[in-house]
Amino acid sequence: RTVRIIGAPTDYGTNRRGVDMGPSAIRYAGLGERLDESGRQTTDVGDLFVARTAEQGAHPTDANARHLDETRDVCERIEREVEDAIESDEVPLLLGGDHSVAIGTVNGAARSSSIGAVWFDAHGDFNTPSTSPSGNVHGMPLAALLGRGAFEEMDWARADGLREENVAIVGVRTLDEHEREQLRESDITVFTMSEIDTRGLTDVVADALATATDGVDGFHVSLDMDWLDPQIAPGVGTPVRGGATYREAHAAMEQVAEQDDASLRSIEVVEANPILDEQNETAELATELVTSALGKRIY
Ligand code: DIR
Ligand code: MN
Ligand code: MN
Ligand code: MN
Repeated sequence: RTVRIIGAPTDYGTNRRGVDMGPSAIRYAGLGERLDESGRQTTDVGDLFVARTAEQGAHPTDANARHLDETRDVCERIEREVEDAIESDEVPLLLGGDHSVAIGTVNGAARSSSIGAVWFDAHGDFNTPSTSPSGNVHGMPLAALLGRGAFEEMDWARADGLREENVAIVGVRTLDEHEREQLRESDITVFTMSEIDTRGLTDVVADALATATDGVDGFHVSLDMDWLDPQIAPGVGTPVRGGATYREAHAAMEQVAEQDDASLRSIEVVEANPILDEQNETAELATELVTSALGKRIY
């Protein structure tokens, strides 16, 4: 299937500026050419429209969830484009932007079918407006997709085709207090970095993929670049030491590629911030990893 590259240049979900330049940085790193070289057909629809509000530089801090209206607008555009790609039998590849974009991608992917998700992230992304210490929506997308914020301001974000039983988070190494409680009460499968240390990456990712594909039509991959160790991916807004190595990350993406081709419903790579980066190395790594996940082989 052809890969449809979709840019979502938004930073409304975080208080660090610059992640809205992620799609440019990833394209500059040669995403389209690399995918073409690997034998994948691609089509790049460019960037979706993201409104620039006058107060964006200020990002008001009084609300429990900042820029919800703008985030919703961006996510609805993403949802429509992702759904259209899937209806055209293409694989949508969403370039963030901060991780709030996942609300759009997963809603688009879960529109016409049931899906699971593997979430590669240092964080749990399981805050709601009432538990979030930061007010940043990029720390909330999983909770919102699963309807946890439904009684707050985020009912619109729920994806009916996604169930907690089919969600696995891989590589977690920091959680907020109430976020941890909420995750423990949920049916999400959480694989921490220490589990990767003791069991090995490939065993853990095999379990995560089994969770995400059990009894559903397809699965989504969400790759937050802060999943990786900041030594190899410094260009992220919320780096946490002790992340996945270069080889672990490639191995994980190759396991994604080994799944039945028709079952990969959608993929996104988020949080690459060229302003915080060194010589665009985080965007280059994002490009490499996505190309691996979409089937690049050297032999
Ligand atoms: C933090 C950071 N838990 C928050 N979350 C991030 O703001 O809710 N997720 N960076 O990727
Ligand atoms: Mn995240
Ligand atoms: Mn993260
Ligand atoms: Mn929806």
